[in-house]
Amino acid sequence: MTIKEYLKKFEEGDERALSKIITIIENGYEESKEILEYIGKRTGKAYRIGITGPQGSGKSTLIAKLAKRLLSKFKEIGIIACDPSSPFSFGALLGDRIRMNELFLEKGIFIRSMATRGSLNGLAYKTKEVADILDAFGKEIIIIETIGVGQVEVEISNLVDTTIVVFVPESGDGIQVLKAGLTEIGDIFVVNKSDRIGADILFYELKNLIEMSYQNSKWKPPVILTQAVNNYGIEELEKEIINHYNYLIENNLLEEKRKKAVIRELVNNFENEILKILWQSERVKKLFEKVVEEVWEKKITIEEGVKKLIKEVKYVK
Ligand SMILES: Nc1nc2c(ncn2[C@@H]2O[C@H](COP(=O)(O)OP(=O)(O)O)[C@@H](O)[C@H]2O)c(=O)[nH]1
Ligand SMILES: [Mg+2]
Repeated sequence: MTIKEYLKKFEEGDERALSKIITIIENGYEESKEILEYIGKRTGKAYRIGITGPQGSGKSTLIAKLAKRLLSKFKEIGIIACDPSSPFSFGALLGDRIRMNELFLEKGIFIRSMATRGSLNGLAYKTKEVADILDAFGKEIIIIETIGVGQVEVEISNLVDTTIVVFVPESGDGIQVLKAGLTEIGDIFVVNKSDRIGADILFYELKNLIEMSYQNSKWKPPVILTQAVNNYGIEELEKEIINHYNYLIENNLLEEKRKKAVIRELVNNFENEILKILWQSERVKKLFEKVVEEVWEKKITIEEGVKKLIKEVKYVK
């Protein structure tokens, strides 16, 4: 089939065409450009939710239960599970699939696992593009699961409208949590596995920390106790997601947030492209080698070398 034919099937709501198109984008095939052009004009309708937190904290289980609830209000839900396993180890991937298994049979739910392959931000390469594809396909809600790996999961909050940060009693004390920078990105905080010892302590510590850090902010992120396996607290989680959505809408923040994300993406891509163009230039490459030698022989300083290189930039086409 040609790309045009795939896109036609995609438009008709064919999930196999959807899968195929995601695969093409993930692999960065030649046809990607045509697809992204098509997709790019059709996004913006879906509401995007990100769930981040340590591996094993129950994110997939939470999503499975949440998606089931959301199905009573929305017909079309897309789930992207970013997974740390390399494409060669399907162990963890299978784990997610099994936990979300009960969802596979639900009409309107589409689940895609993506390998993060050692990326630093806990997101898989092309996660944003895949979310856009699901959006264009007609999914009303898109949930993205990522592993919280430290400071860097800030990225997820740039991709979604509502960010949920999951902790478990094993996450350690609240002070450590604050240090990890996670409290800055969450719109909603969840203490899952609240059937375990230490959940209450973590819950109150977290609540205090969040109240302090968000004193001057209009949105006060709620902290919720859940037990994903027992389906406990999911209703409250759903309620808080809707609250946050309403807050964004009522304060005209949804558009603003999304526009900021567009600007960020544009800046990133622009800068990357510029660097690529510069390093592809034979003139720059030659001059660079020369400058290295001159700096090495202490004929010029690093700063002088940089100035020489900058002068060359205007000749780059
Ligand atoms: N005790 C307890 N176990 C849970 C709870 N939620 C999830 N789990 C278990 O924790 C393990 C990891 O869950 P998973 O959803 O795969 O975590 P993820 O890596 O964050 O996606 C699984 O064995 C779940 O059954 C909970 O509320 N309490
Ligand atoms: Mg998972």
